[in-house]
Amino acid sequence: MEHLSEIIAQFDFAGEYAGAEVCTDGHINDTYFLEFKDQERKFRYVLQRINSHVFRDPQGVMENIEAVTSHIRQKVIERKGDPDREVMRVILTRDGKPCYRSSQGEYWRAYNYIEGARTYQKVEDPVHFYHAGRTFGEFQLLLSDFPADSLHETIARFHDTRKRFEDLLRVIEADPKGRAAEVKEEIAFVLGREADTGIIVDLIAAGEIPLRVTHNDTKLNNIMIDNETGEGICVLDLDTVMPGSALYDFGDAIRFGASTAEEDEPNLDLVSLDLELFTQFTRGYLSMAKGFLTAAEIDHLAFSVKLITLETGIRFLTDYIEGDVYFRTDRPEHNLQRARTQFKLVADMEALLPQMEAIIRETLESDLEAGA
Ligand code: GN1
Ligand code: MG
Repeated sequence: MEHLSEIIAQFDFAGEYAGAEVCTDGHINDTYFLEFKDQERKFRYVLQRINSHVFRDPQGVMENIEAVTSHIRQKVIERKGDPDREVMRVILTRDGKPCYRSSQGEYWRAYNYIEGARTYQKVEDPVHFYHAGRTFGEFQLLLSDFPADSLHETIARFHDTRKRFEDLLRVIEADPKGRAAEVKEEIAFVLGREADTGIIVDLIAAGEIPLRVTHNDTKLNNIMIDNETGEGICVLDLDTVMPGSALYDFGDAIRFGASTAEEDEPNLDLVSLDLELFTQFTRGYLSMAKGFLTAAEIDHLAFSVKLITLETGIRFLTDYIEGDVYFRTDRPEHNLQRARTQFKLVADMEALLPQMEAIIRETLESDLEAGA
C-alpha cells in the first residue's frame, strides 16, 4: 500500500497534518481518522480506502453518496438543522473530485469528522437505540422523494436472500478449502430454512412490497450518537444506499443492535435477542416510518428481523467455506464464529416472533411521539 502521506496530500484538508489513527470497526473498507491543526483549532477527517473487490464501481459509489448527501443536506438546511453535523460531507480532492485514484489503482475518499458524537459497537444505553431507530427511520423518510432510478446499484442483488442462499450452495459444492465437512451442522440449519429466503424478494417482484431508497447496512455502528443528548445525529456508511426494501433496514438494525452480544462473540450462551432493545428501536423507527409503511411492510417487520439475520449468517458461512475472501477477519474461525452468532439469534427470533409481532402492534397503537 502507498504511504498514507501521499494519499493525504491529494485532499483539500484544512491546516497542517498532525497524525492518523486506524479505525478497526468496518468489515469492508480501510478507515483512518486524521487530525490536522492550525494555530487556533483542530480539524478531524475520516479517510477511507474503498474496497474495490467489494465495490466494483467506486466512482458510482461516490456519485450515489454525493447525490444522497446533497439531497439530505438541503432538507437539513430547510428545517434549520446543522448541515455540518447532520449529514456526511465528502471532502474533495485538490482537483475537485470526490475520490482519488492512486497510481496503484486504489480509490480513496475523505469525509468531515462529526465532533461531539460517537458510534457504538453495542448498545450501552437503551435510549440510544430508540434514537437509532428514529434516525434510520428519518433517513428513509428524507430519501422518500429521492429519484431512486438515478442511483447506481453498487452491489448487485445485495439483499436478495435467495441469491445469498444459492451462493452458499455453490460454495459448498466447490468447497475450495475443504471446510464444508466441518460445518455440516450450520449448513443443515440453513438448508432447513430455504423456504424463508424467497419471501420478501418474491413480494417485491410481485409489487406487493415497494422498493424504496434504503441504507442497506443499518448497523448501530453506522450511526453517530450525540455525546450530550444521546440522540442520533447522522447516518454513516452510505456505500450501499440503493433501491431496496425498508424491511431489510429495520431487520438489520435489530439483528446487530438488539443482540445481547457482539456479532463475533465466541460464547454462544451470551448471544440472544433482547426484546427490550427490540422495543426501543421499534418505537423510534415507527415514530418516523409509521406514515409511509404499507400494511404489507408492517406485516413483515418481525419476519424481516429473522430473515436478514439468516441472510447475514449465510454470508458469513459462505465466506468461511470460501476461505475468508470478503469480510475482514482477524482470527482463523472469525467468519464461522460470526455465522454461529447469527444462527443462534435466528433460533431465538423464531421463538420470539409472536412477541415481536405483539410489540409492533402495541407500538402502532400507542402514542409514538411520547418518547422512549
Ligand atoms: C459489512 O462494512 P460494514 O462492517 O459496515 C457488510 C454488511 C454486513 C456487515 C456485517 C458492503 O458492513 O452488508 O451486514 O458487514 N457490508 C458490505 O457486519 O458487504
Ligand atoms: Mg459500517
